[in-house]
Amino acid sequence: MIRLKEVTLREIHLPLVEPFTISSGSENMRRILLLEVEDVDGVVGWGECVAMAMPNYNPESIDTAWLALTEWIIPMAVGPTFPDPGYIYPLLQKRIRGHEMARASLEMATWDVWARRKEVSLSTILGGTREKVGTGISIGIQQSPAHLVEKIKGYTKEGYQRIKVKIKPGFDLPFVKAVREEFGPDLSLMVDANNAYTLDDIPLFQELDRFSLMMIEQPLDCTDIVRHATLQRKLKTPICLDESITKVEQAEDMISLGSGKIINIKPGRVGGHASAKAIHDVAMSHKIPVWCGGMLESGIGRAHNVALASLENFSLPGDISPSTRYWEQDIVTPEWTMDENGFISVPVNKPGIGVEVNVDRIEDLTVRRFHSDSKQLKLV
Ligand code: OSB
Ligand code: MG
Repeated sequence: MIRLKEVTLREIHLPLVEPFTISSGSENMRRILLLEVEDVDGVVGWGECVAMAMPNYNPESIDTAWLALTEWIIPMAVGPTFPDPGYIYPLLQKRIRGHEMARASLEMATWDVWARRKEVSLSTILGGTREKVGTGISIGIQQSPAHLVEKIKGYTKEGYQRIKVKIKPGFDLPFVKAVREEFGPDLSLMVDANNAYTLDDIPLFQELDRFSLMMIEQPLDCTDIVRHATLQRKLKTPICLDESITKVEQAEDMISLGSGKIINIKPGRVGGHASAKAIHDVAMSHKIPVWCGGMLESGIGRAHNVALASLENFSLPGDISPSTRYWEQDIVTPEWTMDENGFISVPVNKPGIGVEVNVDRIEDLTVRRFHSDSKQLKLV
């Protein structure tokens, strides 16, 4: 059984070492919400809300998540007794529509508490089977194909197992062509469009189909399942869905309609670890490989991603880069590192998320704070 006593929510500001650009916008300073959750026995767990500053990836933002957490989610989750954290997703799902990233942050922090209570790693409690997870890099849109090629030269030396290039109209074919010409057919290469195209762009995708990409991630609208099936029928290259999958039912729809052949699972996007695991399981039963996506997380969110990626069907490298790819200094000890073969070790022998949270540094970076005492039991 688990019962939460209090939650401290903080917003911190952490500058990225370089700006990150996707088809719909750019980020250079990450606003991050961190949840510190304590149960009635004083066991503490940590979670991170992965919403961006603007609602340009999904409909959530840091400010909508702050509202959802402080007004509805934290008051619902603090107080009741649950048999285990798997009960949080259905509880919140019953009363809240959307706000997956806000819901996930609370749910995931509670899994950390649960694992610490059992004195096992988060990976172990989630059913992980890997001791190291393969890492790829996601590269934001660059100003020219030559710039992109230069960046990739450095990243391949660091050991990354695959390269993901962000694309948008006008920044697509010439970039992919330049990369293939420079690195040849053996480079594991994929693209991510973050919804920037429509079915009018089928001729473009048929051109891209000639470049032996591992996959094309989320080419069409962020809620679409049906049109992706039309596009997939016209392509050899597997489509991978990211934004379109926010719950297990959509993964089932994708599989039955043939809207893609791979799923990017981000625990934040789908409402937390229980939902992520359900999607993982359904995909595995249909022989659909999955990989763990990223949202430019701090070391806390990264720890959750590493634990999730240790599950069996996470058979493709994830967007789980080491801390130095994002931050001058991370907020956990040790920082996340990658070996020369592109693997990150899963801290399977440490309790919970497996890294120490640098609370003093977090305090220094905090720009606003909320404590559950003021809202506790409001809606229960
Ligand atoms: O679509 O996967 C995406 C970052 C922000 C928003 C959306 C996406 C991404 C990434 C970054 O690709 C992956 C990472 O955290 O390294
Ligand atoms: Mg994506």
